[in-house]
Amino acid sequence: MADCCNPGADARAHSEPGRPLPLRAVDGHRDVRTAVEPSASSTAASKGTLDVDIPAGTFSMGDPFNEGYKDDGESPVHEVFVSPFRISATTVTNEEFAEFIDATGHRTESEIFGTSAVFHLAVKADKHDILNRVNNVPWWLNVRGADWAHPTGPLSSWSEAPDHPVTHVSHNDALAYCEWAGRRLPTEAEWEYAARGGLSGQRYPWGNALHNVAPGAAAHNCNIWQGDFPSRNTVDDGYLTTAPAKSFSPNGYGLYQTSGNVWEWCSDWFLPKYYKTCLAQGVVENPRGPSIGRGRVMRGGSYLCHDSYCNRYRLAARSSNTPDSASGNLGFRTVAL
Ligand SMILES: [Ca+2]
Repeated sequence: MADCCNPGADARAHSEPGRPLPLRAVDGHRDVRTAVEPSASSTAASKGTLDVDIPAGTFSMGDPFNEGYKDDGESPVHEVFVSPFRISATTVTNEEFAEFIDATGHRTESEIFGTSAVFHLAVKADKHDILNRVNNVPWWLNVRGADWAHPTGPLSSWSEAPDHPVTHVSHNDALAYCEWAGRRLPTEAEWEYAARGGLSGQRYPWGNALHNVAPGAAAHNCNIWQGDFPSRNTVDDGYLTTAPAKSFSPNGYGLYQTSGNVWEWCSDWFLPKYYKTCLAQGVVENPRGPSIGRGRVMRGGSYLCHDSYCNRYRLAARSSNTPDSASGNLGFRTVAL
């Protein structure tokens, strides 16, 4: 789906690299992963991936405020039991992803397709590499040569922001990284449970109020949009696009940036009615989502979320995209096996 900070499947022209054909929707799941060898000598751990322990528990999953978009299926709230697990405190960074690329030679789907979606105020590319605006979300530009290593276009480099979240990675790319690192993506339930940080029924990882008002406290708790979307960003929180993965205060479990910054892939297929199915089962143990679907779940919102336009940086918010989709505001974090 496309929304303000999710260009959706339309963001990618499935054409030969460099061929500026009109955009069209993808035709369902396409697994074009580059095969990688699992590595016993790990990898993510060798770069100092910081995991945090999440204790077992039962929590109320979903939106108790009725603030979500109806089509997103954030309700009904239902009870979910989650077994203990270990999850990375941050999303995977550019530097960590570069190590994966160096070790495996993996080619991301953005590199294979030759294009990816970049927010219009951030583009670093020659005009001839800006192919077109994305249907219905014209602040997204389809940029030739934009990929994980060139986050805002061919004239940018990941090395300018090694500690920022890797972006322009599809769900398939994220799975390839996990396979190499000996890890996995979180389920949607694990993600929300960990993102809540031990607080119950709150809107954000830090509570219910968006801004801090206490004297002397930093006003902003996360990296979203301030100003007039999509043309004027006052950058009050310090960032037009991504912030370092380890910035702002962590939640009660030690996770950083589960609201804003970049969307995060989860392992589940997305189905808006799934929560109704769960509610009917009573307390659901370790749900893994529907058995089939068209899009994979994305969580957490991004630097493009705005309180007045798209409030999907709330903990209960859900979105999705096809597994081969990628953009400049979509990354992932991982869970230990
Ligand atoms: Ca910002």
